[in-house]
Order: sequence, then structure tokens, then C-alpha cells
Amino acid sequence: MNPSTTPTEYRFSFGPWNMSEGADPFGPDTRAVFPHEKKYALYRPLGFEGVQLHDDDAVPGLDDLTAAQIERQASQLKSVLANEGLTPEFVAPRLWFSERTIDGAYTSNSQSDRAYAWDRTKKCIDIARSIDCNAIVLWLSREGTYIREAKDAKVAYDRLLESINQMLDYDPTIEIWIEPKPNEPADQAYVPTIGHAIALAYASNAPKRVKGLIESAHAMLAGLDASDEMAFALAHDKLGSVHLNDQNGLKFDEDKNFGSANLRGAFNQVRVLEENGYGRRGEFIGLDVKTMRTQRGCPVTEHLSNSRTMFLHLVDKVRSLDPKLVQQFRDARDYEALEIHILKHLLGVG
Ligand code: GLO
Ligand code: MG
Repeated sequence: MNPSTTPTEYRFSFGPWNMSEGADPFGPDTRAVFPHEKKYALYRPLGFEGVQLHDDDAVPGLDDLTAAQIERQASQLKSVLANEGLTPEFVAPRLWFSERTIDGAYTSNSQSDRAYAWDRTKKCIDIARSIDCNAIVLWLSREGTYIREAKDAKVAYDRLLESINQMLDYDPTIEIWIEPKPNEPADQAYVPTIGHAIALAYASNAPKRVKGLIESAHAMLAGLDASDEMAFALAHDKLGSVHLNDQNGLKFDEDKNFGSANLRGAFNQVRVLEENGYGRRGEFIGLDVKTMRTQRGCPVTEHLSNSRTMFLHLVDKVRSLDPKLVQQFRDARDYEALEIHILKHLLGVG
């Protein structure tokens, strides 16, 4: 259905945190630690060329480092990535680990905690600049509340917008991609959907530089369809990146393998991306997947390569769907026929 004749060549990315040691809130590590700095060599062999980074993945311990030390470490990382043939996709300020962000960062009630958040964000932008990366991601993990009365929500939304404007002013070209999530760790987050993120983008001082990153599971946790969320962002030319994964119902954020819980839902996400030319300007297919705690090995990488393979199989399914037939069913408003056609197509029967 893509009007262009050359098929998109998709590029894939993930973050080092996607190779985990298996700990969960109920128990410790179940796998040996694989050294962080050795992870970069695994990307290319697994079929990935984009690296997503938290600021402290890029420069560990940055809170205690001077600007010059941060700059030195960032430029070392830049050569490591270049030597491995990798592109840094984004840097995200990890604003949810510090004791100074227990009650949120940009929306904290504490003035000094908000000052810390701003300082950390500047460092994150500086790191992005030093490694030739033009985007930061805001996963607004603790910007929300456990009980509604804890914060003035109107003031919190004002503070979020002010912080975004400060970032846009601090760097004249950096893009900000907001990754919405409705809950976890907060009970209710302030930017739960892509609609909220895009409203902030339009209200900001540089709407073109504020976009979204949509994670499949996060949309599902908000009770929404991930492919429609993606279509909404694409309709506004505001899909900076995606975190494809899967989710089995409304529970904790599972980060399951792409397509593993709802194959048809995954097909529709790929269809929307493919039909709208996502990836043609170099956007990455990011995978935010976690392997099962039970999996043996060090490091475990199959969840990444399997999710990538599933994406590519689904691209084939999208490309082999007959657009004329789909149009006929739409014109005749025969959605029963359309549905069985899609199901058979996915199953490879009939
Ligand atoms: C957690 C998020 C998290 C972010 C990452 C990048 O639910 O999905 O993994 O994607 O920290 O900001
Ligand atoms: Mg994510």
C-alpha cells in the first residue's frame, strides 16, 4: 500500500538495558552480569545498528562528574560506537533512580529536586551533542502521583511545559521525543498517551522539535490500540521513534517479545508504520523487550533477534496483502469478508 516503489529498508535499535540480569521486584538477579561496555559489540551481529542510551549508560556516574569529565567520557563512547558501526539514536535522562527524584523530577514539589532535574537534563543534552545525536527521550516515569491530592496537577502540567521550553531554548536543534506511559511506577502519570505528548508539542516554543516515542505496551496499558496511537502521531508528523513490544492485558509493564501476545495487533502496528513511510527518513524500529526471568545465559539476546525477525515477517505479510482487495472490502463495507481475509492471510491459508 506504500505509494513509493522502493521498499523501506528498516533499521533496528535497542538499549543496553534490554539485556538484563533477570531481577524483578520479587527477587534478585538470575543471570550473571554481562559487562555493559561489551554489549556494543553484540549489536551488529544481531542485526541492529541503532543504540538507545540513558545518559548514565553513556557516561556512568555522571552526577559526580564535572562537565569536562563528562565530555571526555562521551567522546570515548563516540569512538566506541563509530568503531562498531553504530549510530546513537537518542539519549534519555534517567530521572527515576536518584533520591532527588523520589517524588518526580520536573513536577516535584521540591524546588531543589526540580533544580537537580534541570541540571541533569542539561548534562543529558550535552552528552547527546558530544556523540552527534540529535534527540533526547523523556520517559516521564515519576511525573505523576500516587494520590491525586499530593500535587497540584495544573501546576505540574505548567512545569512540564516550562521544562520542555527550557530544553528547546538550551539547545537550538535538539529534538525532544516524549515517551508516554499511563502508570508504573506512578499510580497515574501526567502524560499517559501520545495525545497528551502531542498537545505539549504544539503548546511548546518549537513544535517541530517536540515529538513522541510510542511504546506498544504503554499504549495497551492505557487501554488503547498501539497502531491507532502510531497513526495519530504519524498524521501529525510526530513519530520520532517506537518501542515495539507486547503486553498480555492490563497488568505490570511486561515488555514481551513483539507479536508474542497479540499477533494481529503487531501486524497492524507494522502495517500502519509501513503504509505511512515510517523509517524512510532514517527513523529506527526500536525494540523495548525484556527476556523472561527464567531464561538461562549471559547475555540473553534471543528476545531481541526474535522480535526483529517477527517484525520482518510481518513486513512481508503487510507487503503481500492485496491492497485492491482490501479496498474492495472497504468500498462494499464488508468487514466480515475483510476480517476473514486478514486472518487467513496471517495464517498463510486460503
Ligand atoms: C519503561 C520505559 C523505559 C524507557 C527507557 C528510555 O517503561 O519503556 O524502558 O523506554 O528508559 O527512556
Ligand atoms: Mg520504552
